[in-house]
Amino acid sequence: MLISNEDVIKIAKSLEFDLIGFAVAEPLDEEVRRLKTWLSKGYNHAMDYMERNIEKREDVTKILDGAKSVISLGLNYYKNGEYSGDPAFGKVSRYAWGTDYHFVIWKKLEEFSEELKKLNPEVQIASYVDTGPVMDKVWAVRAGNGWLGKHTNVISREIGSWFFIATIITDMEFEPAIPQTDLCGSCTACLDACPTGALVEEYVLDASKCISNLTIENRGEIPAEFKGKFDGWIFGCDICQDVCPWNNKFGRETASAEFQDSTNIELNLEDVTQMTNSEFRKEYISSPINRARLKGMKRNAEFLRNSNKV
Ligand code: B12
Ligand code: SF4
Ligand code: SF4
Repeated sequence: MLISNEDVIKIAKSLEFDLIGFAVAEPLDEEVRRLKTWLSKGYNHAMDYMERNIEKREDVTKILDGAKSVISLGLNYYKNGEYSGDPAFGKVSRYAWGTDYHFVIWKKLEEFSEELKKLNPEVQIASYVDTGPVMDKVWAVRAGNGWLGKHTNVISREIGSWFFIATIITDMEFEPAIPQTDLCGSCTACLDACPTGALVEEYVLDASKCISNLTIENRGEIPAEFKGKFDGWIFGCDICQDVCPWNNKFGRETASAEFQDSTNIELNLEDVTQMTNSEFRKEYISSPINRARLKGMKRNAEFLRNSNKV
């Protein structure tokens, strides 16, 4: 049986996704050319995994034989909250205040797949959020869910940029969306506000300078050149999104119960440096903070404490 756009939209709504769009599963020639330029300049820093599976990132039929469409989903995680400004604490970026979104979205994607198979048991599906060899942002843009902002996050006219992206590759055909217009215009607020100069050009981020990468993905030391430039961030960074005028205009509170928790909005630096492995596991096993590991969090806390001593 054929599955229509409306059938899929209904499933997405029942699973409380905020955005849904459809794209044709074509090769990503231009975007992968840009990805290769990005890699050749070393802008992936130590994220070696970005160099792997380029052929899959370029062509989703290498992931799912016979793929015809890509469904892009968005889940709003915005929750209002204030940092204390106390230098004894490190700020955690908004996406990591509560439960790890991977767990939340993987569960939804499993249900999504079950619902699609109820409509047509023959349908072939491969679903990803963040971790697969799939260019989530490119598909969100192609599927009409937003435009790529100069800060390199996708911005939606409905909810700003505070949303996670999930990508479903399928052998079903759908009516594709018309991509949204880039509304960045002459604005450069994100480039001007980035304290480490990580937005090296409009739409281009050098991860070796980005606080998000340096505090989460990075396994090495934080270079001394960034001392005093971290603006109190211990895990991730939201500056370029906080200053974006479209987030002020379109951003709205998440309806997802899973993202209501703000337990980890900021962390006491002294507590982090004293934490044991078992305490860390107990505290952060279901949080995105687990990704940085205890060693990384201790490094980040020490770096901030030393920065504060200028
Ligand atoms: C690697 C990665 C990172 C790296 C690199 C970030 C980056 N800009 O790529 C680091 C660790 C720094 C990072 C940080 C963050 N990340 Co991240 N990350 C990813 C990941 C795994 C891959 C992204 C990727 O392919 N990068 C490769 C480069 C080449 O891509 P790009 O920057 O988009 O490059 C494009 C532009 O440069 C463009 N381009 C170049 N020149 C020009 C010129 C013009 C005119 C135009 C229009 C475009 C253009 O072409 C390139 C290819 O399309 C995705 C998940 C996934 N599987 O896709 C999540 C993802 C992008 N991250 C996400 C999030 C939430 C974050 C953070 C907000 C977390 C935080 N608060 O700390 C920050 C945001 C930092 C920032 N300003 O982007 C979300 C973004 C959601 C959204 N609404 O866009 C994603 C999609 C995860 C998810 N599934 O929800 N991340
Ligand atoms: S996340 Fe922070 S460090 Fe990275 S580009 Fe945005 S403002 Fe700069
Ligand atoms: S701050 Fe301005 S330039 Fe940057 S993404 Fe937002 S609108 Fe675009």
